[in-house]
Amino acid sequence: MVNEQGYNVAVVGATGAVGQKMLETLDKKNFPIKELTLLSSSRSAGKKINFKGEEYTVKEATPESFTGIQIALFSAGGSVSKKLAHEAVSRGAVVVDNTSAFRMDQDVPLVVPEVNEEDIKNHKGIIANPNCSTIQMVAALKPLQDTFGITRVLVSTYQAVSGAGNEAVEELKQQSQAILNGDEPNTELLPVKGDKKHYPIAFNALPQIDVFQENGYTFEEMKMINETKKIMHAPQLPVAATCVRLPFFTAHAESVYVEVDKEGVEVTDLHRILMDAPGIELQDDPATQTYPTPLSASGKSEVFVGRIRKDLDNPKGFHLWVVSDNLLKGAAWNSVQIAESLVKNNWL
Ligand code: NAP
Ligand code: 3JM
Repeated sequence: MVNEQGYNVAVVGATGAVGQKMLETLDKKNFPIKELTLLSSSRSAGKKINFKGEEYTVKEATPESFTGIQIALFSAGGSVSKKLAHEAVSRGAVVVDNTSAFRMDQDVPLVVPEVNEEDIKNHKGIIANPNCSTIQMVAALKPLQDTFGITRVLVSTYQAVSGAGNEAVEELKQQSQAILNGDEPNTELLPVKGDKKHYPIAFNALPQIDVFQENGYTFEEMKMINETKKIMHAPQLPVAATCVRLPFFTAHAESVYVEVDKEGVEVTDLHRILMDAPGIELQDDPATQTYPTPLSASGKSEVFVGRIRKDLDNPKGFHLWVVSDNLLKGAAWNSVQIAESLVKNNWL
């Protein structure tokens, strides 16, 4: 529906796992859209997509696609962003980029609105949406950093296959069916499309997300490490990560160990702070077996925290279980929040 007060919005990667959630989120949040442009590769050009009861035809993304666009939400992979984001900016658009293409660039704010919304106003046309695993972790850490100070973070992730796109979701379905039928599973995609080796994800756990770096960490792990320091304005904060892909469809879970600076902090203090923190829902009661899971978090926009325990050896150490929908707060929801902030604060 045309809203004359609204903005001309383009969604790049509209047919993908994130792009689809982007459309659902724009709809759910009733984002003011004047004209909507849906872009993909030539493979999906011509496909019809319904948005708010109207049919839109997907077009191939080209530099000219961005003429007249005011807000462009990119989620079509890093190479597409590198090729087209500046083309969009040069035509007057502000880009919210979901890929790792520009996240660590000095000129590009990397934003989780609950954590560092003010950084948006320094943008020069591109604002980066952090990696899904980073977003949910910093949302939970920021209130602790503000209240107690933080001196160390160690995280292990349990990540859903939808984080690797629609093809990975299909691969898990097909492998699961094959294995249950007693057949050999096809392994063509995971852990990383185009990498030298592939392993089954069905009934398995893969300790590799994205490609290996020279230091032995994967790129996903380095994203979590570097992005956390940038978003939290804590370049010296020690952070280490191990990222693991598991065979479920949606929502990432994380076991986070955090060491606080202040002495004498108790679990009840963390409960009190996280209960009132923006975007966080505390689900933590061992007596009633209350804690979040990927299934309970799927389809929801909050970051859920449970299983908060004090470390048994370090009185300043705490263990948290942090779960959120990787395609919502981890991608689409956070991007649309950034777009809303641009509009609300006149930062476009
Ligand atoms: P996906 O399901 O594989 O979808 C990829 C989308 O990109 C499709 O719409 C595809 O269009 C489009 N595309 C591919 N090549 C293109 C090209 N050359 N030009 C224009 N469009 C092209 O992947 P996804 O899970 O939605 O993820 C997409 C990207 O978002 C990822 O690569 C990643 O960079 C980013 N991402 C970010 C987060 C986050 O945490 N912030 C999470 C997941 C993903 P066709 O239908 O034509 O193929
Ligand atoms: C999540 O460029 C690509 O091939 C996309 C790789 C990718 C990324 C990324 O690096 O942008 C897949 C899934 C992400 C991400 O959000 O970091």
